[in-house]
Amino acid sequence: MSDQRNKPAVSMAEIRPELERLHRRGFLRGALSLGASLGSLTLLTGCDLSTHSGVDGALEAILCFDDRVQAALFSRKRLAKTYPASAITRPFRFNAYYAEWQVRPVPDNWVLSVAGLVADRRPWTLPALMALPQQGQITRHICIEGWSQIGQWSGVPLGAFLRRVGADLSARYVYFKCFDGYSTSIDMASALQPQTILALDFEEKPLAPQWGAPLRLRIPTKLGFKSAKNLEAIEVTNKYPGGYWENRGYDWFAGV
Ligand SMILES: Nc1nc2c(c(=O)[nH]1)N[C@H]1C(S)=C(S)[C@@H](COP(=O)(O)O)O[C@H]1N2
Ligand SMILES: [Mo]
Repeated sequence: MSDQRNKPAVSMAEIRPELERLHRRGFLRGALSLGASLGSLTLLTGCDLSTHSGVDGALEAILCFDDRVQAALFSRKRLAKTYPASAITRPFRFNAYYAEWQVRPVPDNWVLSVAGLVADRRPWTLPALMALPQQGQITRHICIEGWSQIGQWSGVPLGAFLRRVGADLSARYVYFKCFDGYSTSIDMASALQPQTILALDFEEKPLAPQWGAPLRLRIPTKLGFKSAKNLEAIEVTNKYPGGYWENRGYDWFAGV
């Protein structure tokens, strides 16, 4: 992590338009004034800024300084590690906010609702989702409680889905509502990261209820609680949506 922090993976020229966009939208206001004192930033972050000067130096200092801004800029390029099929954890555990077995069956006539800043708010049926291009992954799922397991999921890349429904891709948040009462939300850059998928399958079979049937988010660049199961609605919004654990004190960003 700290290596990546010291060495941005892309050049400043490449990310400058995005920095300017973030600045216009108020994200960097505090950070830019901090950028004035590069010396103290060096002390704080361990970034060596001696080879940088002027605006680039100031902007690079901000990247060193603010993980979240950096994540917003880079998460579309930074990939989670993938594994061979032989690494899949078996048995694969199930985890939920409720202690006892209360797994909800998929409601009759299930559809995925789409709300907020999207052009096309028509709900999606399962066959319609299955007809979209699918993508698989074998990645590690890491729970905040201190355990992890490697699983195999496939489904529709969330970025492709958001484009398909005409979502405002400059909106700040994507919110996920689940029919077991759970919810979570992520930033738009993470939503567009290519490994963030709306998973329909687990180990090449339709998801079982305890693992999120019929549709779950799978986002390997964030802690497990962001991978919302049993989805019923997706909303694109600029208003901070929070989530079940986020509202109880878990770090909202919870990833890279
Ligand atoms: N709908 C719903 N999604 C959820 C949860 C939940 O309680 N309800 N728990 C989260 C947490 S804390 C974890 S670790 C993972 C567990 O996923 P798994 O059951 O596939 O292991 O789901 C996440 N998504
Ligand atoms: Mo978790």
